[in-house]
Amino acid sequence: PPDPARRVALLGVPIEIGAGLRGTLMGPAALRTAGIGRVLEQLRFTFEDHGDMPHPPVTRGDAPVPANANYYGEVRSWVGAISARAYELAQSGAVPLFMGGDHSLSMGSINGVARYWEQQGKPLFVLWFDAHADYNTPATTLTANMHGMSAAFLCGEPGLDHLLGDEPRVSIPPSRLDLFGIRSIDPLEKDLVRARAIPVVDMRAIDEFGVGVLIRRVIDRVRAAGGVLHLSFDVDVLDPSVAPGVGTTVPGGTTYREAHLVMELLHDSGLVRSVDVVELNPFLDERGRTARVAVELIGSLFGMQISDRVTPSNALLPEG
Ligand code: Z70
Ligand code: MN
Ligand code: MN
Ligand code: MN
Repeated sequence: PPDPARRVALLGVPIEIGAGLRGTLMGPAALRTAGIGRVLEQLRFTFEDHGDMPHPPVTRGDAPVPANANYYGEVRSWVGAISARAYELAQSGAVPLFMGGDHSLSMGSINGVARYWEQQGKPLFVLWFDAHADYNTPATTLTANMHGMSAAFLCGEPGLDHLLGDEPRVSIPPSRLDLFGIRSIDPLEKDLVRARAIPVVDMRAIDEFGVGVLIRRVIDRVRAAGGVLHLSFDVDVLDPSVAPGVGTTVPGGTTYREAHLVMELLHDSGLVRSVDVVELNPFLDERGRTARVAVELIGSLFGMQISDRVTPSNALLPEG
């Protein structure tokens, strides 16, 4: 039978005001230049490039604007529109791949796909592959940058209540969020992550047990629940020596090989149904290095292999 997950829908989301530094709006262009479409084609996916979302008109409306949330009105205009597109793309049966853009876009992309999966009666799990927890709220943030609040918003934390406009809001239970690769967390943010008992794989755990064991543990939980997985890939999870083209470099990140293994094991799981690639800042990159690494990693996520191994997802492919 044809594998329903063989169609990928690319959507560029050139948002940058959620981050502290400008430049992530160039992310989708850099990922295309680095060959994201060519890689998917090589892997024999049917891919549709839906282009870049237009900058939505900023609607100020009568919703209260919270303090400590920079560019709230602008982010609000984006997030509702992104969520609507995400819902549509998930419904089309393709695997949507959201090319950021800063990480605030995930408030929309994940809300939209979560709404679809909720209707299908399948629990959606979210793998937050990031140096940061992004679990701040306006009450805990030290920067007011909204890209540091997306995971908290998705888990239903209060303080950004009107962000989706007319789009229905879906909450991800904190037990279905996995923070993976983190090494930078603010004091009050850490208290909140602990209070919600969010599963955390920090860099110490990775050093101690290795990414193979730890990502399998995540995959096993999703599978046992009969769920599906959204990967929210913030390229700053990579060590800055591998991925210099991000606004917030944090030392001690995942190596090139660790990141590839995570992607390969995710591919083999056959559970990933939607993806964000965020925080690539081409203005800060060195000759396209970070964009190219991100595209290679997307290749591994969609089945690129060094030696051929039969996996649940490629076993369905015809020979040749
Ligand atoms: C800090 C904040 C952040 C990037 C997430 C950092 C947030 N915790 N920065 N991703 N690049 O501002 O809330
Ligand atoms: Mn920041
Ligand atoms: Mn992030
Ligand atoms: Mn980050």
